[in-house]
Amino acid sequence: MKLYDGGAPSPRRVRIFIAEKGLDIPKVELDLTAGDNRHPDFLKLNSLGQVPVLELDDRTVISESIAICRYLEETHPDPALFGSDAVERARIEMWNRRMEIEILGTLANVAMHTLPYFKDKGIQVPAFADAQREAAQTKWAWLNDELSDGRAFVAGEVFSIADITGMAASMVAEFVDLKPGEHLHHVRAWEETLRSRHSWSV
Ligand SMILES: N[C@@H](CCC(=O)N[C@@H](CS)C(=O)NCC(=O)O)C(=O)O
Repeated sequence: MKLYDGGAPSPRRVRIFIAEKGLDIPKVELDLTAGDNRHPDFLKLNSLGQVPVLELDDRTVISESIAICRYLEETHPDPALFGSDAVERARIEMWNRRMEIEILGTLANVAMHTLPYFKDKGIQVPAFADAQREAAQTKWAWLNDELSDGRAFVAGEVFSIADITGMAASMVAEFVDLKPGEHLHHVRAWEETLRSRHSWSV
């Protein structure tokens, strides 16, 4: 088994997941800025030219961060990062989607519509980037209100894939200078907890 990796938030999400599971999976490092992900050999693995990609020993290929994480969850159930019972699984799914759509997606839109790397990958709309910049602080404030009930992690008392998505969002936020405002104490405290985990630095 090997993970096609690259210095970007999506593969990092999988690297964190792997570290939290205590697994050791060999990696193939792609240089996205050099266009390794557009090489015909890699496009045969993922026609979208995106990382991460997990290739199993029998040559089965799995793309999409969450699909890879779900495969690893099934094959290595402990610790459970997608929940342990029906309610926990549903709450984690709900929060992972919220973290993806409301937080990570908003920040990623700012990155895609402003950073030079994405210039030739689509049409950049500066006004949309500005609107998403403004939306980002509103979304952080919403999350702050949610976390004000004192829960330890975003989906409850257990660390989960939803927090890992939050970790990716936190990294992107730093990159596009959209960290949650200092007055948002609950989000800042949650972020600090995540940043202090051993998996943060993988
Ligand atoms: N939905 C995909 C997104 C993957 C993705 O956007 N990967 C980015 C890095 S964060 C990438 O490979 N970008 C290279 C490119 O599009 O040129 C997932 O979660 O795996």
